[in-house]
Formats: sequence, structure tokens, C-alpha cells
Amino acid sequence: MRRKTLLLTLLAMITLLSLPACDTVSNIPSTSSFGTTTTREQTITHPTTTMPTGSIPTPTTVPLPPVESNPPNTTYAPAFSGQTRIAGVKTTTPYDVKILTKDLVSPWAVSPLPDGRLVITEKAGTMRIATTTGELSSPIGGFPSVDDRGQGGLLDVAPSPDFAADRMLYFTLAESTPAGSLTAVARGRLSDDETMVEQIEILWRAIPYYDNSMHFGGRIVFDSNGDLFVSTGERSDLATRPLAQDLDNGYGKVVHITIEGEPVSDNPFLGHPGVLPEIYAYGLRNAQGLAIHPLSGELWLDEMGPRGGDELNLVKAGKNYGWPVISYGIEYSGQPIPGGLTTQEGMEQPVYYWDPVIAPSGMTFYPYDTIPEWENNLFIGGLRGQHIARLVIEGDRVVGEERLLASEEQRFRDVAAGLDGALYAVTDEGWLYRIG
Ligand SMILES: [Ca+2]
Repeated sequence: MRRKTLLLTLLAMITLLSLPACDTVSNIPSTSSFGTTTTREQTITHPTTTMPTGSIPTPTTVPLPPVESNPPNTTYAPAFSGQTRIAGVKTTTPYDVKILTKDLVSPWAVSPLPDGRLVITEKAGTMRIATTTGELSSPIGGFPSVDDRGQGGLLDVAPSPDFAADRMLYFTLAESTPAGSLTAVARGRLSDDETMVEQIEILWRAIPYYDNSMHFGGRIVFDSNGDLFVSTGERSDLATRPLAQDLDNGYGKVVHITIEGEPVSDNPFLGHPGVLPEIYAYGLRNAQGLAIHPLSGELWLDEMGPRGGDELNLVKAGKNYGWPVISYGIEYSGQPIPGGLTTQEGMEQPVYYWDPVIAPSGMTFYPYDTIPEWENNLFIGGLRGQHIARLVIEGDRVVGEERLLASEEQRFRDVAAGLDGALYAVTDEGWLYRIG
């Protein structure tokens, strides 16, 4: 026991001595074989790292005032206590925030590969692979034509659960055609030299085609059975919005499909005439975040509301999430959403909502205990909010909220839990962060 402690102490000292000073900014030339991109690594000392040496991090969270102090856009009352503006929490375990690179071009998604590296989509239609020290590959090509106007583009990516053997990447895109665009789900094999994605197949399309550049949804996540959940948007226009309530189209839905693009065998509307059998849940506006809870296996979803009314939902088979009938937001014009309702029989309440909006984007649960108080917390990238929201969740309720990296002034597009116990986040500005 004593020898073990001594060994650990020695190891800790060696580690400390070998660490670079935390306030250094170094330019490290790439040593990888991927391409010509150089790595610029900046290490920022987070305020919480100033904790005196020897103090023991408290795993419990301390209730603080809600993180939102600005007035809401609406006068709507929540349906239950804690549905919005929950007590604040603050991480007490020290962690570092590093900018690994600033060289990405409009990244939309980041996801770990089985070897710990990160695959990152870029909106205009390329992917990159990044090491956890920020060495970037050259752009990976081979993708179908994407409509990258506005909110479209090459969107999310999820490596196959068997990636180490099959090298397959599943991804979403705003498919571009003469008839307009739509959210499509596709897969392809990462070539052995990692320069191309080849043998691409489109697996599913959120019909119909429509010619605008808004509300594609587009997140994709594997469930524990190796099937896919995919979110779609309702394309924003007043004409297309009501399609989120109809089951004969792909707008404003969560779909549940196999890796072949077929409906999963226990989908809730399978066999219903006139209904798309791939639909799992409906009544959504523009879901930009999907994540599976590490313990329960449940599907959680965030989506952008109108002005006010960003939502976090716990998604269950066959349920209606209300848009555009109920919402805690109002039109951008300031007018109420037609009907002005926040609750309706047969429609699900959000677990949590934000007013004013943070514009929630990609999200992940943190399944590790590297930072003990983060275990099974939910981390959501905020675009307009320019922070990463950390939500403490108990059962089907949010019990604490923290804003991370708010001083960075970046639009956080996606956040993923790396295999090394750190969080990785990409921003619209093209930066890749390591947090942990
Ligand atoms: Ca809703």
C-alpha cells in the first residue's frame, strides 16, 4: 500500500515536471503523415485550475443562481418547477481548456474514431481527421453534392460501431438536386489512405425536396442495438412548418433506421397506412442535438425554438413534441406562434427550455469519471449563447446548469466525449477545443 502511494507520488511529480507551462503558446510543426497543415496549440489556464494544491475537489455541486439573468422574450409560465432557469452549478474539479487548431473551415460535427482520433465534418462538403493534439489531415473528399447555403451542407458524422473492421462512416447532408434540397442519411467507406470516402450510398431521404436553406436538423446517433436515430427539420417556412405534425413526410421528425436505411422492426408507426415507417417521434422544429444517455440508453434531443423556446426533450417512441402547435417561444417578429399555446393534450412537454435562446447545437453525455462531477452530465454547444451548457440530469429532470467557455466568444457547433476522458468541441469560427 505504502509502496503504491510512493510510486503514485513519484509518477505525479514526473508528470508535473514534464508538462509545459500552462500559459505558453507554442507553434508546433506537424509531425504527422496526413498533410501539410501545421498545428497551433494554445493552452489556456481555466480559472478553476487555480485551486490550491492539495485541496480535494468536491464531487457535490453547489446550488447557485440560475445562469441566465437576462429577461425572457415571453411571459409564458413553465409547466412545472425547474423546466427553465434551474439553479446554477459550478465545476470544482480542475480542468484545462486547449485550442488544438484554428484551421477548420465551418466544422459542423466532431466524433471520436476507435483509435481516439476525431473525425470532423466541414459544412462545404469535406471531412478532416484530427489527432487529440490538433494535427489535421488534408480535407477528405468524395462526398455527394451538398447544398451548403445557409444552414445546409455536409452535417453530422457517426463512425460505424464496427469502424475498426469496416471503416464505414455514417453521415447526414443537405442533398442538393434541381428539385431542391433535403436532409439525407448516407454512408461510405473511409479509404485506406484516408483521403476519400468511397462506395457512398444514400440510405434515407427526408422527403419532400424543398428549395430553401433552412432547418435541416441532421444529427445522427447510434443506439445500443447498432441502429440509427436521425433528426430532421421542418424547413422553417410557414408553408412547410405544419408538416412536422403530419406523418406522411420527413420534416420535423426523429427517424429510427437500420444501417441499411430500413425502418427498425419495432418502430411505432410500422404498418400504419400513409405513414412513413421510419418515423420514431414527431412535432419537432429543428433538432440539432441527439445523444444517448450512458446509463438508461434513452434518446435525448435538443432543438432550436423560435424567439425563446429552445428545448431539451427526452424522446420516446411515437410521441408528439408539439411544434408548431405548442412552444415556449414567439415568432422572430414578436408575434405569438399562431395559437399561442405552451401545453396541449397529447403533446409532450420539453424537459427543459431556454428563453432567451442559446441556440443549442450538437451535444453529448459525458460517460467518464475523469472529471467525477461531470459523469453522465449533458454538454450542449450553444451558437448564439456562445458557451457550452453543462446540464446535470437526474431521471427525467434537469437539476443544475453551468456555462462553460463563455469567455471564449465562440459559436459552439458540436461537442463530443473523446476516448481519453476529455470533451472536444468545434466552433463555427473553425476552432477545435480540448476540455478536460
Ligand atoms: Ca416541443
